[in-house]
Amino acid sequence: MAFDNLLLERDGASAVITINRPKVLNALNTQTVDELRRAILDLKQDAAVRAVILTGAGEKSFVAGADINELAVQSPTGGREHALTGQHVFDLVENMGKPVIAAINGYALGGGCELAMACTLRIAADTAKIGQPEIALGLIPGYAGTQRLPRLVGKGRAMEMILTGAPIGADEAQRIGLVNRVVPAAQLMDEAKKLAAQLGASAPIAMRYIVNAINKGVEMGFAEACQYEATLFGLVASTEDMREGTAAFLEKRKAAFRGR
Ligand code: CO8
Repeated sequence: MAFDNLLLERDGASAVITINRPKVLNALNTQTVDELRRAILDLKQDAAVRAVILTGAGEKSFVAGADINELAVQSPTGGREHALTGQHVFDLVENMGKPVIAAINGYALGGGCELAMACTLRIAADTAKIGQPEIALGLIPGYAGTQRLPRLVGKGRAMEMILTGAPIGADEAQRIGLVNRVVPAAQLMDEAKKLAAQLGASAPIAMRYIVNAINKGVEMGFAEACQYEATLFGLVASTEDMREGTAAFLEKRKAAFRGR
């Protein structure tokens, strides 16, 4: 699969997608969002890939937002379509059924923060700067930032970040739950790869159901979400991996999960 603005590398059970427009700090134009859609769909159906890392090219930026050259000339209907298309692609990231780790190697601003939030987990370099600066452009977030940010960090903090537009550093992002871990910049990819390998060795169907139960469950009422969890629990009980995992525990050996 050929891309102009992405690099896609497979490494054992992991794949790394690198947004590759370093001259514009990896800003997301329409073509890049579409390439991301194709890459995610490709990796979703590749059974050999069990975890994905998403990062940005260069040392300065994860993604510095949507491409402002495109935003500057958008029409009302075009702007709406762009927002909906991006939201759809970010939904694919969130619900691809395999863990997607954002390795935030610098600026994650606007659409970059929104993309990181659509990932399953976030590891930030200690140099990262994360925020939703759209207000400074007379805009609002359009790739679901007004919805994912309050779900991750609470309404009050989301209001403050989006209304002021001021980015926060990696330590503050970890303190408020916006990123899971902070590591020295030089160790970012090693840490992300270690985590991807750890997750990739787990039972893939159970992992898919966990992501699904949490993503769908937070949108439901508690009782309905518990019913949903119980249904997925019943389904996972039908897998070979469940039999293997429980047998391996009882036989005091390491489980070998096959995704069946
Ligand atoms: N779009 C286009 N070009 C960009 C962007 C961007 N988002 N960010 C940086 N660039 C370009 C710069 O214009 C510059 O280009 P050139 O070399 O030709 O002048 C190059 O990248 C390097 O950037 P800087 O020289 O500005 O680098 P600095 O280190 O001085 O500053 C910053 C880095 C602070 C990250 C700065 O570049 C900046 O503020 N960038 C814009 C950040 C921003 O506002 N992002 C939010 C955009 S809006 C958005 O994401 C909305 C998402 C929802 C959209 C839904 C519908 C489409």
